[in-house]
Amino acid sequence: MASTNNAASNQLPESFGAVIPGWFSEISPLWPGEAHSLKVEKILFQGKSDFQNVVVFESSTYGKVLVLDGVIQLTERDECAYQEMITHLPLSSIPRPQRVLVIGGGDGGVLREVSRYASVEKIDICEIDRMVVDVAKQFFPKVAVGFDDPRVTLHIGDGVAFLKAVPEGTYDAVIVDSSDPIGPARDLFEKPFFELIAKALRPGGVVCTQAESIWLHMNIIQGIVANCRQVFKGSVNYAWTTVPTYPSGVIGFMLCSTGGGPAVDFKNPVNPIDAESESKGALKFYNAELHRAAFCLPSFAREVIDCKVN
Ligand code: JFQ
Repeated sequence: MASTNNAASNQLPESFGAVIPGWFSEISPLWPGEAHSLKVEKILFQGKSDFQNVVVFESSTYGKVLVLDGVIQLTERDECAYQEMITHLPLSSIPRPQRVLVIGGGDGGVLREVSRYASVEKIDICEIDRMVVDVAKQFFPKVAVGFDDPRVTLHIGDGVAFLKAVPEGTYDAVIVDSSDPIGPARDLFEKPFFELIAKALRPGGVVCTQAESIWLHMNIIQGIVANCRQVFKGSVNYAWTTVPTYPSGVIGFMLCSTGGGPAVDFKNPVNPIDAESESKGALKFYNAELHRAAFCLPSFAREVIDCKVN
């Protein structure tokens, strides 16, 4: 190894490869001191909606990438992991889901997964930013294909306002496919939002929300868990999986059920997806073993999350 006279210098050794022009680096106060980078082949779209900056680029190794306010939302290569897990963890945990609400999810990937269930009769989606829907349809047709299902109704608007207008007990399942809690999705991590979801669900209904990374956001997760334990009288469980292009390479999900109905055991799926969905193309990521494994937590996380029940 080449030595330097000035061992305490802040100058990086050449071999470190500092962030280079032509690479996208994901920098945010939500993951201070680190930045995952992807090599950019071509910028395909840049726009500013009423809510956020929207960018699509072609990367060298993950296909097309959708970025909102500087944060990766999905890449063609690994989107299957997130969309399949956030959808099938809740929907395979209850028998015959019929009415499903998606909050956020404007790229359509969660819709694509929900539409695998033949029992589902109605799928509402409330996305705040029309530009996300339009951009997904233009650049990510294999994701936005979810909008083609005739059971889907798209509502453009604020998720909190939408839920306020929903009659009590409307849905069997709610999936909250949100961006991070800075920017337009901030309210989707707060207790009043969870209370509205609980009201919109039938007794024994289920919710699955994007719940950040155990490596980076234990404080956020702790807040979500505490709120959910107060609001949801059935089960409250945290699950996680791997998504290489999300910060720290993992992402979590908060799964809860309302009381007063059939008990929900999220760790033991009762409604296997694998067989009935084959006509929609094979699942790439989710399977029954991964479902069960998703609820196994490292000790440091278990101590905080599972301190009481479940
Ligand atoms: C894609 N359908 C939704 N979900 C994206 N830091 C989030 C994107 C930002 C990440 C966390 C997940």
